[in-house]
Parts: sequence; structure tokens; C-alpha cells
Amino acid sequence: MNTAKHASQTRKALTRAFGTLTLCAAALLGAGVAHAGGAGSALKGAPAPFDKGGVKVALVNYLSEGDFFQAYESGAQKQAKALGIDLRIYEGRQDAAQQRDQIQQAINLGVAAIIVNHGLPESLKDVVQQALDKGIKVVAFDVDLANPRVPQIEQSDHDLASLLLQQAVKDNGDAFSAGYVYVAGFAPLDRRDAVWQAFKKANPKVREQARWGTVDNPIAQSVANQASAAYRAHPDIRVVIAPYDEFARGASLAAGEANLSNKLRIYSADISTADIEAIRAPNSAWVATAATNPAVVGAVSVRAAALEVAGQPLDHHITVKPTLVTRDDLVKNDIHTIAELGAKFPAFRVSTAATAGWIPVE
Ligand code: SR1
Repeated sequence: MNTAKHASQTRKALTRAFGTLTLCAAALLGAGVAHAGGAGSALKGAPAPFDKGGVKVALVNYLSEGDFFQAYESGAQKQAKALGIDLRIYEGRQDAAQQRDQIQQAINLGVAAIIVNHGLPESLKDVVQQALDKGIKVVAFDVDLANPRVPQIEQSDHDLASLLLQQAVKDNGDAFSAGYVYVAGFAPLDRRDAVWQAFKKANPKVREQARWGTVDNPIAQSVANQASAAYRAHPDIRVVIAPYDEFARGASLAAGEANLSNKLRIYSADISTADIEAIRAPNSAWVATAATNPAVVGAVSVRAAALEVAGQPLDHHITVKPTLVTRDDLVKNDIHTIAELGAKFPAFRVSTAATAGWIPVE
């Protein structure tokens, strides 16, 4: 989806939001809710209500497609299982109205907590307030709900963007023509964009020659189509800043198709086993990424929700720190998978964020 489409979707969502539409439970079940995690079993030695089991938590996604969000979900499921949480996952289809309806459904289901994963703040704030008013705890990943009662989880997007830009300067110097892949309106991309804007001011010989970006599915292919046009129009582009792995995959695909892999260097965010293979591929233009393990971020989100439900201390801002991974790191250490990456970089195995003695860390 391009920026205009994103904005138009916000408008549509808001129109629906204030209407009187109530979807029936069957329709919502058809809209993609899944049970995951444990069957709600009791956790010995845990505070209430985890000592009795049966704690329902909803994970309400805005985006579900792609490696990052699949790994995020699987990390959330694993952590939920370890905590005996009955996790209900609502699939995201980049539909703000549907995400609102799903939060409403979770409220009606009587969940103890809701994890909101991405989304459009304007269409979520009031329904999240309804949940809070009913005593339901809410934590948010990568969507700023601007509510002091909603802890915010992020990957430290400032650090993430800084790491990849430092590597770009290390490899290319501080004077180069760049392509930039960006879609406004997503909290992590906006935070990374702020770093890119400051970087360009501090490095006036870095020229942003072209900008493109879309989150239309399949994202990588849609970005590749745009990137091909940008490479043709701006043959002087040498560096591509693509701070989302789906963007980088598209930029890399287009570089390969245009026989530009030896001329371009692509810097990204995020990592998955498929990304590792793409970065390692002979002559790949994709040379570095700054990333967390999304499964770890999913686990942190569930732990944060559990701490809120147990009434235990939790920071308002919870960050999972990213690590820079270069192709050299992968090749020298013979790393082919996320599991192998975890063996080399402990930050990819586990995070100390949102932990407590009674919580088994997954
Ligand atoms: C469209 S937003 C995509 C980003 O969300 C998560 O923060 C991932 O890091 C991904 O880059």
C-alpha cells in the first residue's frame, strides 16, 4: 500500500469506527482468530491469576504476512505456552477497521490482556481505552497509542537505523548517491526515518536521489517493481537504505534482475533465515542488516502482558536492542539460520526485557 492508500484506509477505518456496525462472532472467527499457546494450565509458584491457569490473552495484529511477523507470532506462542496462557491470535490484514473489531471481540471474550501489534493509532485509541476501562491490560508493539497506561514495546528503532547507517558510511564513505525505501505512517519506519533525515543533514554529501516504497502484498515483489524503475531513472544510485527486510528483499531482487548487484549495496533492518540466505547469496547487493530476533520480540510482548496482568512492575518503554549483522559476519562464521545466528550473537537468543523470577523465559 502506498502512503495515499494508507491514509485513505485510515479515513475509511475512522468512518467505520464511529458507525454502529457490530459483527457477529461467527464472522469474526472467520476473520482469522486462532488459539495458540498453552491450554491455560496453572503455573506453579506464579502470582495470581497464573497460579490457577486459564489466563486468556489476545494478540491483535495489523500485519501478519512476511518473515518478521510470522516469527514474532511464533515467539509469542512459545512464550504463552511456557506461561500457561491461552493465547488468541487475530490475524492482521492491514485493515484498521477489522483490527478495531478484533479488539472489541477480545474485550467481549473477557481476555485479561491484549497485545496490539502495529496499527493506526487514530483508529485504535478509543477501543483500547474501552478495554482499559473494563480492567483489561493492554501493551503495544510498534504502535504509539499515547496512553500512559499502555506500555510501549519497540526494537530501539533509533539504534537500529543508526547501526545500519554507520555501516553504510564504513563501506561507502560519507559521499554517495542513495535510494531510500520508506512508507510513512508505521511507527517503526517513522522512527527510522527520523534518523535518516538527521543523518542526511549531518552528511550533506549523501544525496537521496530517489525514494520509493509500498506495503502492498506481496511487499517484496511490489517494492522490486518500484526499485527497477528507480534504478533505471537514477543509474548513479550506489547505496540503498531499505529499513525493513521486505523492502530490502525487493530492492535486492530488482538489483539482481538489472545486473546491478556488483554496483549497489543495500542496508536493511530485520533478519530471518530466508534473509540470511539472500544476504549470503553470491554477488548479493544486500550486505548488512540491523536486527533483533522477531521471535524474541514476540516473547517479550507476551511477558510484558503477563507482568501487567499480575500487577508487577514494568517499564513504560520496553526495548529490545538490535545488533548489526553483515554478510562478512555470516560468511566467516558459517551462519545459515537464525538458530546459528543465536549461537554467535546471544542477543538473538533471548532478551532480559520484561522478565521476573516466576516467568520461564523462552
Ligand atoms: C511496516 S513496519 C515493518 C517493521 O515492523 C517491525 O518493526 C519490523 O522491524 C519491520 O521492519
